[in-house]
Amino acid sequence: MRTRVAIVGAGPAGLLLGQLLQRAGIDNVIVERQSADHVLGRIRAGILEQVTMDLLDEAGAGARMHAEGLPHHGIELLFDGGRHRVDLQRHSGGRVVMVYGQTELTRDLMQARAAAGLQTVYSARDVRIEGFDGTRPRVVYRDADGERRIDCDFIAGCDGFHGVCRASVPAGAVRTWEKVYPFGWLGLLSDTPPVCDELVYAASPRGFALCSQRSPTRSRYYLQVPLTERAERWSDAAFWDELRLRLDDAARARLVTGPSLEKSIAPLRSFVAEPLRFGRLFLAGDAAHIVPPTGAKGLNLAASDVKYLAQTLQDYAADGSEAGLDRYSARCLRRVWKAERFSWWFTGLLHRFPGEAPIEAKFRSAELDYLLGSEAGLRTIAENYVGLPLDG
Ligand code: FAS
Ligand code: PHB
Repeated sequence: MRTRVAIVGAGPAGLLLGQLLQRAGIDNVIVERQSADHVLGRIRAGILEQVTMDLLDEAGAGARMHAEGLPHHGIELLFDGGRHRVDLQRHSGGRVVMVYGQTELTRDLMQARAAAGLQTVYSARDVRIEGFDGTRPRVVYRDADGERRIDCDFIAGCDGFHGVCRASVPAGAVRTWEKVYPFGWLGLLSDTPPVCDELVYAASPRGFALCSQRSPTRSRYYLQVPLTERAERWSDAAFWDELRLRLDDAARARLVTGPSLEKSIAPLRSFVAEPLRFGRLFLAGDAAHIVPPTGAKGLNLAASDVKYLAQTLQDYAADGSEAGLDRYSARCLRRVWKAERFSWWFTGLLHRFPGEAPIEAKFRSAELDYLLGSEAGLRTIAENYVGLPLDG
């Protein structure tokens, strides 16, 4: 089989890239190791920045997001017994975010890809990439009929943190930075109404909690838990009891509990691999970087990488110009590192760290008190949360 761009991974990055390339007339094939149902079964991100919303429209897959997504103009922060609203729209110069689950975004992109008649190989086994240091890269995998090979001009590594693409780069050619946080997030999904019209971030003495949502009848909650915790050790009742202890009276009064549809623990890490380009291989999304989810940046960074990569590959297809190929990595990393910084900072501001000195909590309270009482402080939270402009 031959194609212009072979995309490894059918998560948001791979699917979004496939759509943008197809609309630019660039043929592409996606190779995904899981089944489509498995990909859709993952419960992950919930907040879209304007950049991501615009890209979904550009990909021809934004209609349901506009119909069912929930525009959010602010977030609520709970700390030291108080509730403080950050008016995102006012303090970011008019921008807002959209609550629309990654699962639904992925479903929309899958449907758009199928409607375009593009090929996606699901349940591919033993995927490997070869020849990307030359001009004849290829993706090799196994299906029920044996080994298959896709010859291509470029490989897009959209295969996430545990994927094969970054792992295929010679160790000396890639440098990584990593910070692993000493806690995780226990997430619960339930068909219950949200506790608030907007997201509630709670910096409780018992640990961080987040009240998010997917729709007016479906909520997503998170609790900071020690790394030693296992989701199966948490009954629904235990989750709801602990959540109540971390919220304020207003949220407790509105909390509607119900059976969990999904419960899982996500580890928190900050991770960046540099560069993002290795010859004819380009990394995008979680394959290249990971952020703690506190700032709701993971999915949105994957989207901006893909926007740059789609532009890069279109420029090359148009006139063989390599300038965009050479600039891709630096262009992505400028935005990646600013989002990494915000996610790390926001995580440190709202979480309790095991073994920290008591004075650390006093510093955090003072910082939150300052930020939420200052135009500059509110602006720095708001403009980073809604997403910094591209190439900003
Ligand atoms: P993805 O990991 O989504 O997709 C990569 C795809 O590549 C997967 O389908 C995988 O099966 C496939 N793949 C892997 N290895 C392969 C191989 N060898 N061959 C072929 N295919 C292969 N972000 C937020 O903003 N908010 C959140 O609350 C949030 N929660 C998260 C919870 C968890 C448990 C995780 C892991 C991430 C979370 N994220 C969150 C971040 C998440 O949303 C990512 O940023 C987003 O999925 C990035 O999309 P992709 O880069 O496409 O990577
Ligand atoms: C979510 O809805 O899953 C979500 C929202 C905001 C975050 C992280 C996760 O910061």
